[in-house]
Amino acid sequence: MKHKPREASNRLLEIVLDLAAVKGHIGLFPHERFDADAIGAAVSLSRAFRSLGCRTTVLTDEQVPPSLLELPGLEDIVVHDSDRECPVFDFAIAVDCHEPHRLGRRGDCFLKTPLRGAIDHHVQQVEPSDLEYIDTGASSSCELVFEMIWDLELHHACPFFDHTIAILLLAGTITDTGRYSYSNTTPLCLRQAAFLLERFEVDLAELHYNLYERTTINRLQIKGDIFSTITSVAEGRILLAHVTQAMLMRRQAPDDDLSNLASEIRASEDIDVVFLFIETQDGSIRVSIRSNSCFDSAEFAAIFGGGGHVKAAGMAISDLSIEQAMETVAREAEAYLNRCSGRGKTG
Ligand SMILES: [Mn+2]
Repeated sequence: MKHKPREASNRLLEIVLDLAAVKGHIGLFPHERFDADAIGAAVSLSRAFRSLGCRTTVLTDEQVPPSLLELPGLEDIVVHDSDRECPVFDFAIAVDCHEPHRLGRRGDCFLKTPLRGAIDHHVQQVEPSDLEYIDTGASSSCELVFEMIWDLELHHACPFFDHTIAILLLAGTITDTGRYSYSNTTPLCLRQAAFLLERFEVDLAELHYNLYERTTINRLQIKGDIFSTITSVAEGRILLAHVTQAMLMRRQAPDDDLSNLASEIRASEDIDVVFLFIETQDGSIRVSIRSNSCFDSAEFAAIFGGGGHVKAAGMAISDLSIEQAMETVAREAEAYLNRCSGRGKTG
């Protein structure tokens, strides 16, 4: 049976309404290393479900990263402590992801909950279940959450959106669409933005400054360091950049948020794909992929157990040094690029 996202959304809301009647507890699980979309969608749902009468907890693996500290409503997220027992939920919803392995240390807490659902816009490998509201045509998870809260308002004839939700949903959609510039930008998410701006007073300039422009000297320096590592292979069609723990330490820079730099590097002329290799504290290598042309980032990332979208994906590599990881990925990427450009020519 073909997955119908809207029907899944209705089923999710029905469960939430039933739980509201008995003050049930709903756990919202944004993916690990959450971004504005994941946390914005989770906190917005949490607020709306609370207005309905549910108890809610937004459970995360980590504290709010510095880049998102200015967003409102994030003060009551709960950082999971793996030494403590999982909170008991009546219903657990994965947000901006749908696979337990994307939930890091909280995977167990999610799986322990008998009733589980998801809200996501990432490509899925298997047919979604009845309670997985997955729409790969949506710009962001926040776009899907807007639709759910909209439905709640329609059916209950009372307000569920609030000023905090407005800012969070805008933040999630703005960042996932690269400020409404990526090809995933939908007419719907623009209409949603118009609605939120009409109904709430939102300082867009301030929001954009907080999400995009706010920086520090250390960040500017590490950015310079990373850009100066750019090398090209496959006649300049593939760009590689990297950052080691030593480089981060020298600038006292955190390793969050660096994937934005991969998008910046992709702006370079005549390139097909960019790989940014980030050495993490545990020694594994996180790779951000940004592509143009026939290069399907998600399909390529899957070779290494990663995933994401056609033009933006990520993966993790362990057991290889950063040099070895770069060499392996560059070789695979060149082969992939040759195959896909061949396909492009003939088909
Ligand atoms: Mn997202």
